[in-house]
Amino acid sequence: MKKIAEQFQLKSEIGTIRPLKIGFINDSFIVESKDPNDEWYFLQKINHNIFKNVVGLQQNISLVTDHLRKKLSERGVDNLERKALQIIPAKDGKLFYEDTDGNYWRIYTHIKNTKSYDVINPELAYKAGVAFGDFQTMLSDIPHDNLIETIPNFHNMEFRLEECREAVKKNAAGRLEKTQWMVDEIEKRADEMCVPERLHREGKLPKRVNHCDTKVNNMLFDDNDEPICIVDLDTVMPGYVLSDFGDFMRTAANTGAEDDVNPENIGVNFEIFKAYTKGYLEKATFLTPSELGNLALGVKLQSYMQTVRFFTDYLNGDTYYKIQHGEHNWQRTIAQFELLQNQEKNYNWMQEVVFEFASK
Ligand code: GN1
Ligand code: MG
Repeated sequence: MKKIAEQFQLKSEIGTIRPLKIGFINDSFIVESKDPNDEWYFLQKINHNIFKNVVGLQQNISLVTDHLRKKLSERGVDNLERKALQIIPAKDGKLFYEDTDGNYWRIYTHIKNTKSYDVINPELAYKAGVAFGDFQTMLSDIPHDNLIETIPNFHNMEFRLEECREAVKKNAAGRLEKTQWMVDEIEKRADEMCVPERLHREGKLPKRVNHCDTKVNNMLFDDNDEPICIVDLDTVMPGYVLSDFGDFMRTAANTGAEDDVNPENIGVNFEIFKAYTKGYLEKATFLTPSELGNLALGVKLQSYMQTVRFFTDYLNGDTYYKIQHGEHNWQRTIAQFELLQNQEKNYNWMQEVVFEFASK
């Protein structure tokens, strides 16, 4: 691992390198410095099966982080190195390093003294809403054409359904028989969940630069619980704002875990929902009436999309997400479906909350 880290333009002498268990996609490591006061680094092996265009991926992240730094410095914000991710180029100047086995690696400066949460309280949710709303606002004038879709059709529900139907047809892992009921539940909702794609085609719902992975744990907080930096920028790309709103609610406003085995634990966390909506809408003042009117749908949509994606991976024999045991993708599917049903029951309430804070 040291050999890999040495391929980058690091300022510090390399000390201990330790793996970090975060995310379902890339492999991550902390590179400590010999002298603990020097800069540390965050090393990642990029999942090249998923991010096929690594050059484009790194170029996206570089454009986005440069843009954020520019915006922040125009506002007079200090400690910029803590507020936006900083890619460290390899010794040959590239934004990644390809090793002799064909693996792709990248390094960021590590932002010390920060933490992320899997479970948060309303106060933090409010701050997170402000921070994600601000993030979208800062990126609203980045030239679109310069950004690629790092995973084509990433949050396109029509495409995700096609993938799922393909997996059902193939039944590669022979898991369809006992899960047929899930196919039926998915198909029942397919029309409603493709509404954003249709609205977009009709010119009624714009695409903007989104984070596309606004899981609650992709925000770093400092020791005083102030949001410092939004991380995991692999999927920043054009999309619907309802996706980002929805994905935060899917992960933060759930009284249970993403893969909770106990359905009793799962439900909408109303206080978190309200607090995040309040914070988000204070900042995201650029939203059109159609975007506002579809935020609550976005919440259902993200839980639905995740149900479909986990289920598709389960049917395919677990080829996409990292899993901890053989039935993990099924467990995740059921838990996300349970959350979806709870959100369906509370859909009118969610709409009211959105309109209440939008009118303020
Ligand atoms: C993956 O990066 P990570 O592991 O937090 C996935 C997201 C899913 C999420 C489900 C590139 O995110 O889209 O919502 O798992 N990222 C990719 O928890 O597929
Ligand atoms: Mg990610």
